[in-house]
This record gives sequence, C-alpha cells and structure tokens, in this order.
Amino acid sequence: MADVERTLFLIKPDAVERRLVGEIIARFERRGFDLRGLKLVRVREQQAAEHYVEHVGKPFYPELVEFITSGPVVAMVIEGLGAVAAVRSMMGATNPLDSAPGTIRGDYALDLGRNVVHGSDSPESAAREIAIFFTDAELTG
Ligand code: DAT
Ligand code: MG
Repeated sequence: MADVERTLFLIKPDAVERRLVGEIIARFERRGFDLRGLKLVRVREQQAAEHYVEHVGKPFYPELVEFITSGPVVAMVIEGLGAVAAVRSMMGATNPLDSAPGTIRGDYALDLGRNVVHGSDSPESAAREIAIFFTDAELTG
C-alpha cells in the first residue's frame, strides 16, 4: 500500500491566463486527492531561483525563470495515497508533444516552455518545494 504523501503543484502563468485553473483543480478532486494548501501568487525572482535550483546553468534556465515570474501562478499542496507519482502521471511527460492524451499536458499544451503545470518529482523535492511556497500555518490538516 502506498504512503499518504504531499506534493507541490503549480498551475503556471500560461494556464492561469487561459482560465484553466478550475478544470485542472477539478481533476485532482475527482481523483480523490485532498487540497492542503491553495493560493494565487506572483512568484518572486528569488523563489523561482530556489524552486528551479536543479536547472541553474542549463540553456533554458533564464527563460524558465522569466516565464514562471511572468504572471500569477496557482500554488497548491495536494495530499493523498502515492500523491507524488500519481500527480506526475496525471500531468504527462515534460514535453507536451510526448504527453499522452488524457493527461493535463497532453490535453492542454504543445510547447515545452509553456507546459501548463509543475509537480514535485520525489517526496524529498516535495518537502523542499512546499517550504518555498507555503508556511506551516498556511497548510491545513
Ligand atoms: P518537469 O516540469 O516535468 O519536472 P523538468 O524538471 O525537467 O520537467 O524541467 C522543468 C521545466 O523546464 C519544464 O517543465 C519545462 C522546462 N524545460 C525542461 N527541459 C527543457 C528544454 N530542453 N528546453 C526548454 N525548456 C525546458
Ligand atoms: Mg521537474
């Protein structure tokens, strides 16, 4: 039996601008996950740098930071059985051209640089990333 986990999930500026927030959140609610944190934020440069620290130095890093700071983002903590891997599988592959239909990226995106959503890739990443976006007092349950 999988563990109950928490994962950090972001609805990126492209999806907020396209008014996809409700549809995306609804998928996780219908699947049976619980929301433990939820807010609309403008990601600061410093937060973006912490969040994407593993990508520092890669050719796409500057545009990655520019994009995630370019407009409002919905930050969420999603909780449930096997949440880290299950949320990743609901997101689809990083490059939307490889994402299966039925996944979030497979249904809503084509462009690698504007791929709609972020989800933590391991429980360790989740703990680190949740702390960048939420204080303990902002998380319920
Ligand atoms: P994921 O978001 O699926 O965890 P990642 O952590 O490898 O993927 O990369 C973070 C984001 O950076 C990704 O959502 C889109 C962007 N990205 C990744 N590889 C890229 C590339 N080769 N060119 C442009 N953007 C890229
Ligand atoms: Mg990643």
